[in-house]
Amino acid sequence: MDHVATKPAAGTADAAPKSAAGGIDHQPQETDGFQLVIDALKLNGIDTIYGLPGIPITDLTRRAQADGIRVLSFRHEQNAGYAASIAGFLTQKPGICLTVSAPGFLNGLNALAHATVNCFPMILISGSSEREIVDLQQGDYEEMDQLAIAKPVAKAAYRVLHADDVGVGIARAIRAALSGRPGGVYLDLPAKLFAQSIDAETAKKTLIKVVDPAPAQIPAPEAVKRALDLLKSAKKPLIILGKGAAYAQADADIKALIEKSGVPYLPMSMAKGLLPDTHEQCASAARSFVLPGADVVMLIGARLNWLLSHGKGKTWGGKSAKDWGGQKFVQVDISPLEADSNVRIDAPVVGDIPSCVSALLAGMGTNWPKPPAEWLSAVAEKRNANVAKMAETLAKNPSPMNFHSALNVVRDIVKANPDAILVNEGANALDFTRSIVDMYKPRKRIDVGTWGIMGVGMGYCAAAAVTTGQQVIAIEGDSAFGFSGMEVETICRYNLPVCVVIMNNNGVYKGTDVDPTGRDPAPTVFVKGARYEKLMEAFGGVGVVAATPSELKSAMEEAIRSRKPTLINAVIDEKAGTESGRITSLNPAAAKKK
Ligand SMILES: Cc1ncc(C[n+]2csc(CCOP(=O)(O)OP(=O)(O)O)c2C)c(N)n1
Ligand SMILES: [Mg+2]
Repeated sequence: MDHVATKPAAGTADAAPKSAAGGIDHQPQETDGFQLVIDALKLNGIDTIYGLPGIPITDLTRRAQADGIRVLSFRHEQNAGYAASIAGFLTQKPGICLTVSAPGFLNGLNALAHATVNCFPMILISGSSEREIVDLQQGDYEEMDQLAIAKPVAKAAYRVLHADDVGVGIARAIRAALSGRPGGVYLDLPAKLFAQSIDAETAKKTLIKVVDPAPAQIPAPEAVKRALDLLKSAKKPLIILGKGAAYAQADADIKALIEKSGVPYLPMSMAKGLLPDTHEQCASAARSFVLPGADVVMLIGARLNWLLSHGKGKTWGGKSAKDWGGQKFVQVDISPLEADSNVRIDAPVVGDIPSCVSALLAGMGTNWPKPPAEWLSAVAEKRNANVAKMAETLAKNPSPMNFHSALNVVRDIVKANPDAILVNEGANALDFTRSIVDMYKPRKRIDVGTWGIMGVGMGYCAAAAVTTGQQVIAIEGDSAFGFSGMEVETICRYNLPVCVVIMNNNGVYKGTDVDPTGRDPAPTVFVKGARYEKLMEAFGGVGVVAATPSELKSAMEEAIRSRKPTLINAVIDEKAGTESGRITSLNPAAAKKK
C-alpha cells in the first residue's frame, strides 16, 4: 500500500541483504512517529505545511518535503500560523502550522486564537518537551505544558504519546477543525513520539482517512418556513452576508437567493465579491441608511458581534447604545448557540450554509414577491448619492497623494484583475480600501477579520499565492506591514506573485503626532520617509517608490505583468488619516487631553 512509507528495521543496511538463493529476505519493516505523522496528513489530502524548523520537528519538515508535501518555511511562527489559518479559509482543508516547542509554540498561538475566533479550520502542530520532566517541572529544554495553554484559545486540543495513536490524533484534529463551525485545533507531539519505532504493517492499520469530515447539517423544514414567512412579511428587508457565507463555497446558490429575493444586501468585509460589489442590490454605499431602516434582516454566516454593533443601538436606529432598533432577525448559522447572542433572533435557521441556502431557495418557489418598491428606490437613491459623492473625492489629485487618490488606482487595478487576491490590513489603510476598492469574485478579499488584528499581511500573502496560484495584492498600513515585514524574504525565496503596497503615512493612523516633552518620537510615529521598498530589494525582489497616482499605477501594472515579488512604497500625506480609522468611537480618549 502506498500510504505508509517504510524504512529498513534498525540495524539493517539500506540495501536489503540477499539470501543465499538470491531472493530478498522478508524482514519486518519499521516506521516511526515522524513518518506516521506525514503519512496520516497525506492520507487526508494535506499537501502543504506552513512552519519554522527546530528541535524537535526539523526532521519532520525535511521528511515531509522529501515525501512531496510542500513545506513553506517562515521567519516567524506567527506568520506561518496566519498563513495556515487563511489557507484553511480559502481551501476548506485545515491549514497546518508546524512549530517547535515553547517559544515557537507561543509564537504560533496568536494565529491559533485568530483561527478559532474567525472560524477558520487550522491545526497548530507543535513539538513539545519530555512529559515526565515537564510535568515534574524539572527544567527541561523549552519546558512548557503546551496542551493546557492552547486549550482556552483552541476549538479542541489533543496530545499524542504513542506512535500507534498518530492516526487517531490527526483524524480527531481534522474533524475538530472542519466539522460544524470550523476553528483552530492544537495537536501536541512530544519529542519522544517522533523517534518511536513501530512495525510498519501494524502502523498502517492505525491510520485513518477521515470520511466526511464536515458532514452536512440539514436545517429543519419548519425553521426554513418560519424564516421565509418572516422575510416575506417585511416591508424593508435586508440580507447581510458574512465571511461564513464566503467560506461555505455555495456561491451560485447565494447569488441566486439574493437575486430571487430582490432584497438589498450588505456584504461584511470578507464576503465582498460573493456578488460583485457593483451589483444593483448591493447596499454597501448605503450602510448607514439600511441598518437603521430595515425591518427584517436575514444574516447568512454573519454574527451580530461588534462589527455589526451587536444588532442594536444607534447604528440600528435604537435611541441609545443598548436600545433595540426594532428589527426582526433571521439568522442562518451552523452553530445552534449563535442565535440570541446579542438580540432576539426570531427565526434561527441552523445548518451548514450550503444546505440552508438551498433549502431557502427551494422554499421560495417560483413567484417570490419582490420587496416594496419604495424601499428599493429609497436604498438606490441613497446608494447612488453616496457613490457619486465618493467619485468626486476619488477624482481629486492632491499633492501629496492621499488615501483616496492612491486607492482610486488600486480600485481600477483590482477591477482589471478580478481574480487577484487582495490582502488588507491597517487602520485607515484598511477602512478606506474596504469602502473604495470593489471586489468582483468570492473569497478575493482577506483581511484583519473579527479582531482587527495587525500582522496577518505577509503570511496571508504567502498562503494566498501558494493555495490559489493567483496574483496577490496587499494593501498595507505602514504600521501593519511592520508586524510581518521580514516575510518579504519568504515571498522572495519562494518567488511568489505578491505585490505589496505600503500606504506610508509615517505612522499609526497618521504621522504628525509629537511628544509634548520634546524628548522622543510620539508613540504613534515612525522614521519619516522610511524606504520600505529597500527591504524587498535586499532579497532580490522589486522595490519602487510611488509618490503620485500615476507612479503607483505603473508600478502595480508592472508587478502584475511580471508576477515578481514587488514592494511599492506609496508615499501618503502624513496628515491624511484619522485616529483608529473608522472605529474612533471604540477608542477611549483620555479625559484630559494633554
Ligand atoms: C496585533 C495588534 N496590535 C495592535 C493593534 C492596534 N492597531 C490597530 S490599527 C494599528 C496600525 C494602524 O496604522 P497603519 O497600519 O499604519 O494604518 P494607517 O491608519 O496609518 O493607514 C494598530 C497598531 C492591532 N489592531 N493589532
Ligand atoms: Mg500608517
